[in-house]
Parts: sequence; structure tokens; C-alpha cells
Amino acid sequence: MKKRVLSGVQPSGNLHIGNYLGALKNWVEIQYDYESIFCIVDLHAITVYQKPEELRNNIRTLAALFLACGVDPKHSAVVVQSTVKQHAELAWLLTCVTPVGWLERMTQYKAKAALQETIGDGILQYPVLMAADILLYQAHVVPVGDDQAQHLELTRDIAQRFNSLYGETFVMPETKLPAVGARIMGLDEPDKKMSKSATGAGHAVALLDPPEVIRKKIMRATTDSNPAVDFAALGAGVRNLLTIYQAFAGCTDEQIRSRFEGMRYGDLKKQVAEIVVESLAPIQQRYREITASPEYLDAVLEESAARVRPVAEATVALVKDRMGVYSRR
Ligand code: ATP
Ligand code: LTN
Repeated sequence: MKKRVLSGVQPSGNLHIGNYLGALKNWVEIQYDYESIFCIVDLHAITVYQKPEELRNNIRTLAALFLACGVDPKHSAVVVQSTVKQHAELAWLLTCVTPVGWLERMTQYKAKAALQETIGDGILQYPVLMAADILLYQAHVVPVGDDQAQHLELTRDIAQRFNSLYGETFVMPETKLPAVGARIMGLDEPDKKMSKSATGAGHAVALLDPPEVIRKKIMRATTDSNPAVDFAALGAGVRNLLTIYQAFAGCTDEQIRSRFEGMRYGDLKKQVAEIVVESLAPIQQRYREITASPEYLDAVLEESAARVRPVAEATVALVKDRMGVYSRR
């Protein structure tokens, strides 16, 4: 039997090239090597307030973008998390074996908590729900960007603790980072991760940005006071632009060095902008085709959920049985 791969993205805003290079591009490349499940994690998105109408739209946009990026729904399941209720059910069962100290140590939790005066319990529980997404399907491999590595370690800790308390139940999932592009930085602030929730106009290139917007954002990207690329002294902004180019072009470190060493920043930016525009064009074209038939998208989402539900039911039944909670004989 093929091993399983699972990953997810929150429908919390516009998908950007960081999400694509860190996660989706990798999913598409490995999908046929596994039994693949890709989730639109709406229950994670609501850990911070989302306008209901926007969230509804974002879920559909994200599903269409998964397909537009090359997720093949004939092979891979595209699942809206809330449509398979066992995600939430398993999350509760796992909450009961998770020490709160483990959750309070999460970097993402600490960063989000620092921004708010009162903090929702959902933000603290967020990684337990993520562990549930993964363990529900006994996924072996989880392709994500670098920022999720700590949540995956926690997932393994939770699985291990459950297994030692109640007997071998869960597969230990492995983190799979892309070789290039695991952490794309903001174009305007190259010391911060590119993020959907950042507000700066020039922060991120969205997958659906028109070519002229992409060019403008990249031409305005923050660099440093040097005039040209010097591999002996790369600033964060220039390094980020080179990484974006390399991840889209799929070339080696040596090829990048020989192509760009000594190049003026203006010319580097033009080349980066062109490869981004060229790479996103077919995705944008497919996106327009997919969104032209909403029934098709609904059918994919329904069929995918129906396909994975039996696995989810079996895992929750096993976990409940192991824990001794009531189940009909
Ligand atoms: P938010 O700003 O709302 O936290 P996000 O941009 O971090 O959103 P997520 O939905 O949290 O996006 O992430 C989806 C996937 O994209 C995850 O696998 C994550 O690791 C990856 N990812 C997110 N940002 C980046 C980035 N800057 N570089 C590489 N991968 C990224
Ligand atoms: N927390 C992840 C999204 C996510 C996820 C998952 C990723 C939710 N459940 C399961 C991989 C596997 C994020 O990118 N912010």
C-alpha cells in the first residue's frame, strides 16, 4: 500500500508565492508517490476572527487554487476540514493527552499572543487541531514550509504520548521541507516571513496578482545599499530574491551564482519579476477555467470528503476504543 501524505492551508487570505514555494509546489511534485490528502483548514482559520462572507469565499478560492496549482483531484483528495467532523472530534481526544506547557512553548502561539490582550483558547489549541488533521489519516509525510516544523514536532510528541499511554495507535509523521523556498521572506521586510496576514501593499506576491502588479511589487522590493549582487556579502533582501528565482527556475546554487554574480539589482529584479509572471500565468489561466464552473468544484469537494471519511471514522473509532470512552457494542 502507498504511504499517505497530508498537508493543509488556512483559507485566511490571499495565497502568496511563499505558500506556493513552501507548500503547494512540493505537494504537486510528490502527490503521485503517495495517497494524497490536501486540506483547506477552515477550523484553523477561525482561531482569529474571519468575516463569514469572506471566509466562505476564501474557502472556494483556495480549493480552486489547489487545483490550479496542479493538485489532481482524480488522484488526490481536496478536503474542506470542517466537512469531515472527525477532525474536531479527534482534536478533543488529543487535547486530553496534551500538556498545556507544550502548547504555551509554541513560537507561533507566543507571537500571536504577544499581539493581543486577551487570547482565544483556539489559538492555544491550534497545534492540537493540526495534529488531529495529520494523525486522523495516519499520514506518513507532511510537506510544509519551515514555519510549521515546530508544530510537526509537537504532533509527533502528542502521537508518542498517546501511544505510550494507550498502546501503539498512531503512525509517526515525517516533516518534508522543500530544498529551496522553505521560508520566503516579505518583499518589503526581508527579515520577516512572507505572510497572508501581513498588511503592507508590497509585502507579498499573491498567486492571482496581475503581471503589472507582480512587476511593481518585485521592482520595489527592499534590498540594501550595495549596487550589485555580491555572493560574498548577500543582504537578506537580495538573498530572498535569488531564492525566489531559484525555486521557480529549479536551478542549482552554481547556476544561480554564475547567472547573477555582479548583476545590478535593477536587472536582477527584472529577471525575478519575469520568472514569477511566467510561472504564475498558467496557474492563473487554470484558476479562471475552474472558477467558471462552480458545480465542478463542489463535486470535487464532496467526492473528496466522501473518499477520506471512512479512514477518519476508523481512526476515531480506534482512538475512542483505546481510551475507553463509550461506544456501542
Ligand atoms: P498566516 O499569515 O495567516 O499565518 P501563512 O501565509 O503563514 O498565513 P498558512 O496557511 O499558515 O499561510 O501556511 C500554508 C503553508 O504555506 C504552510 O505549509 C506554510 O509552512 C507555508 N508557508 C507560509 N508562509 C510561507 C513562507 N513565507 N515561505 C515558505 N512557506 C510558507
Ligand atoms: N498550521 C498550518 C496549516 C495546517 C496544516 C495542517 C499543515 C493545518 N493543519 C496539517 C500541515 C498538516 C499552517 O500552515 N499554518
